[in-house]
Amino acid sequence: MRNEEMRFPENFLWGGATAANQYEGAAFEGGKGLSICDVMTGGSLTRKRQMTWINPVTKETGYTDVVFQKPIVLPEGAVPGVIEGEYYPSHKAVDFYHHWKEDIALAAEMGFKAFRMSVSWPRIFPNGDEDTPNEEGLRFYDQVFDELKKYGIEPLVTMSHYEMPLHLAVAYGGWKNRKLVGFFENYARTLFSRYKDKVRYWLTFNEIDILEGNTYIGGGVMDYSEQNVAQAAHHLFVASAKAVKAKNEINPDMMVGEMLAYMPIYAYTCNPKDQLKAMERAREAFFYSDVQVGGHYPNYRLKEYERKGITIKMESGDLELLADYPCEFIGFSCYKSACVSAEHPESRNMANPYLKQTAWNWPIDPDCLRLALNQLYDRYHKPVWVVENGLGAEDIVEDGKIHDQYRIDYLRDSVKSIHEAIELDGVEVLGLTVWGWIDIVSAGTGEMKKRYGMVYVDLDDQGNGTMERIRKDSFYWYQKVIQTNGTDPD
Ligand code: BGP
Repeated sequence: MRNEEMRFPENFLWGGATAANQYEGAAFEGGKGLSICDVMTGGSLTRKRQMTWINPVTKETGYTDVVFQKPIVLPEGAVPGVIEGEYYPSHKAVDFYHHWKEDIALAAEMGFKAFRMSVSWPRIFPNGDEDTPNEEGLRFYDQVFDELKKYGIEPLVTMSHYEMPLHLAVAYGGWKNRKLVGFFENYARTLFSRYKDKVRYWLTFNEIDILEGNTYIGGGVMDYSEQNVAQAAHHLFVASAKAVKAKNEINPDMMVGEMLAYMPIYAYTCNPKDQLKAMERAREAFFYSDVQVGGHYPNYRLKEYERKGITIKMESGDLELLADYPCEFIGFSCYKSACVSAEHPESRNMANPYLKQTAWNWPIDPDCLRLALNQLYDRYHKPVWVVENGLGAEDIVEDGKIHDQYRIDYLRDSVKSIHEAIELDGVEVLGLTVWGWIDIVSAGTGEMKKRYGMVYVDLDDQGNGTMERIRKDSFYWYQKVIQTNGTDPD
C-alpha cells in the first residue's frame, strides 16, 4: 500500500554498506600489505575467531583467542602471522577487488544514492609507516569512485574499518603509540588530496568505541589494560581532529563524520539502581562521541580516570585541537538494544522479555533506531546517518531464488523507525546504508553463513563457491523503497 505520509527528505541518501576486510579480498594483490584482520581465522556462533601466530626463529605456529577486555597472550618470540593451510576469510572475502564493476552495477540497479565502503589502509600504505603511498592501491579506488560517479552514487568512505597495517600493531603496539597519529594523518591527507573531487563523505574509525572491549580490532593494541585503552583512545581522538583539519585545508566541502557502535541501553526494571546502571553503561559509547563530536573530555570520564589512577599523556595543543576540529556528522551502526540490571552486573546484556532474537542471539528491536537517532541528535545537534543496520540470517537458495521475507520485514520496520525520527521528532537524518547490502564475511564470527545481503554471493564458510551474485527478494523490495523515496515500504 502506498503511504503518502511516509515521505523522506528529497536528498535522503539510501544505500548500502561494506568494509574492505570483509568484502574486498585480494589480500596479496596490488602491493597490499597484511592488515590486522588478515591473521584472523573464521569462526562460528560457538567458536570464536582466533589470531594465528608464528615464531620466525623456531617456525612454531599456533592459535590464540582475541578476547573481550583481555590481553592477547602469545608464546615468547611469536608474532601474529599467516599459517599455511589455514583459511582466512579476509584473504579473498567476496572478491570485490575483481567484481567492482558488476557490484556497482547491481547497486545502481537498486537505485543507490550512497555506497559505503572502506579503503584498506594497508593497500595504500602496506606497512603504515612509509612516506609515500602505493600507487597501485590508489588507482584501484580511483576506478571504483569513477564507476560510482558514472551512476551518480555518492561514496561514503571509512578510512579504517577494523583494520590497520599489521606492522603498526606489531612494531609500534598499535594506537597506544603516539606515532600512529602521524601515520594516520599522512594516510588521511593522501586520501583527501587524491579523492577530493570524487568523495564527499568520510568516516574516520569504524565503531571507534569498540576499542573499549576489543583493543586489537579497535586499535591494534595487544596488551589490554584500562591505561592502554585510555591512551589509545586519546590518540584516535587527536588523529580524528587532525583529519578534520586536513580536510578543511584540502577541500572544506567534504565532510568528516565519526562512526559509533550505538546500542540504546535499557534498564531492566524501574528500580533506580537499574536506571543508574543504564546511564553508566550508555556512557561507554557516549564518551567517544562526547570527545570526537562534542570536542571535550566529559567530566564523568575524567573522574573515572582519577579514581582508577589512569593518566593520559597529552601534548600541548591537543585539547584545543579536539575542541576546534570535531567531527561534522555522526555515523552510527545500530542493530540492537541492550538491557542492564544492577542485580546482575556480570551480565552485560540481559535477555529482554519483550523482544525476539535472531539465530545469532541479537535482540530484534526496530524501535531502538528511533531512540538512537533521537539520543544522538539531542546530545550533539549535528546531522546523523544510520551507516549500518540490517539482519544477519541464514538464507536458502531454492531454484536459484532467495525468498528472504524475514529480512524484508526487519528492514521495513527499520525504515519506519527512521521515518518516525524524521517526521515526528525532526531529527536531521542524512541517510541509511543497509549493512552488508551484498553478502560479505561476518566481522564477529568470520562466517559467510551469517548473511545480511540483498544480493546473495555463492560462497561458503570454507571459501568454496562460484562467487556468483544473485538478487534476493529483498533486492526488489529495497529497489521499490528507493524508487518511491520510502513511501512504499510494504
Ligand atoms: C558492525 C561492524 C561491521 C559488521 C556488523 C555486523 O559492528 O561495523 O563490520 O560486520 O557489525 O556484525 P557481524 O558481521 O558480526 O554480524
